Amino acid sequence: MAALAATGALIVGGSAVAMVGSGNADPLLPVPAPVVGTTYVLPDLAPFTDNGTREGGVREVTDAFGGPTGGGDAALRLTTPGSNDKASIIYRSGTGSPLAEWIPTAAYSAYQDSADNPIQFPSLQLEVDFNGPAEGGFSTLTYEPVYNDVSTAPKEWHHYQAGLGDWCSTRAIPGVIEANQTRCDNAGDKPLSAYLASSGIVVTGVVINQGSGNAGLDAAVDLVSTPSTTYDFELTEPVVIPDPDPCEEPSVPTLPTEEPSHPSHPDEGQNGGGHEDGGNNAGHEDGGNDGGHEDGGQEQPEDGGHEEPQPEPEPEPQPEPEPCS
Ligand SMILES: [Ca+2]
Ligand SMILES: [Ca+2]
Repeated sequence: MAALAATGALIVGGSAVAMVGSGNADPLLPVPAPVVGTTYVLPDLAPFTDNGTREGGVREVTDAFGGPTGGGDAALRLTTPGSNDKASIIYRSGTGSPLAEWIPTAAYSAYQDSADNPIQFPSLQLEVDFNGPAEGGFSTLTYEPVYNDVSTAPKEWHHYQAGLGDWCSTRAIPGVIEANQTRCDNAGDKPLSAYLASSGIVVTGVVINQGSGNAGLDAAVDLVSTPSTTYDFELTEPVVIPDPDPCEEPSVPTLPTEEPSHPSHPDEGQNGGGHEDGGNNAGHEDGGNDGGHEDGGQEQPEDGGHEEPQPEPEPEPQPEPEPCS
C-alpha cells in the first residue's frame, strides 16, 4: 500500500514540459514544468475577466492553433480585424505582489497566424501601483516582442521570458519614466528591474492584450506565468488519472477453508498449535515467540542464561495502518 501511495498521479493532456528561454532565437531547453503550479483557464476565462474588448475584437479559448510545447491542445486566441479593435483580458490580484517577484518569472507563449504588420504579437501587461499605499500611482507596463530582441516569426509558437525583457509604461513614473517616455516606441522601454527604483511598486493585475492598432492580427497566447502560477488555456480540464485506490481494489477473501487444523492464529500454527506462550522456549522469562523484543535471545536454545549481550533483533515488520477505515 505504501508503494502505491508513493507513486505520482499521471496527467494526460496537461503540461508535462515547459519551454524556458531567454526570449531570443536560441534553441529552447525543455525543463520539467511545475505541474502543481498550473492553473487551467477554460472557455469561461476565469479567473480572468474582460478588459475592454471592443468592436471586432474576439478573445476565446480554441484549439485552432494548438498549444505551445507543454501547453496542451488549446490556447487563448485573440483576433482584431480592424485597427480600432481590441481583445483583452485581465486578472486582478487584489492587494498586489511586489514587482521584484515578477523578475524573471513573468513569461508567456504566443503565436501569430496572420497580421497586416507581420512583426506584431499580443502583449503581456502588468497593472501596477508604483507608489504603494500613497494616493495614485496607477500605470500599465507593457511587454511587446517587437520592442525586444526576440523572434516574431509567424506560424510558430514562441516563449517570451518577459520578466527579463524591456517594458514601457503608460504613465510617467518618478525616477524611472519621464513624461516624454510613455510610449513603447519612444525610447521608453526599460528592463523590469529598472522600475524597482520607484517607491514600492506592486503588480495589481496581469493583462493579455491585443490592440488597438493591430489590424488583421490573428494570434494566440498560452502558458502565462506569474509568480504564483502558470495559466494554461484549455478547452477542458486535463484528465488526471489518480493512483489506484487500494480500498477499491477487489480483494480475495482469505477464508481458512484449506487448512482446518490451523483455524485462525498464525503464531500458533508455527509452533504446532495451541501454545499460547511459545512452548519451545522453556525457561525464558518472557518466553514468547511473539516478538522477543526484550531479550532477543529466545532463538538460542543453548544459551540458557542470556548472559552475553545479543544483537538487537530486527523488529518484526509491523502491519501497515489500515488507511481505508
Ligand atoms: Ca498608490
Ligand atoms: Ca493550453
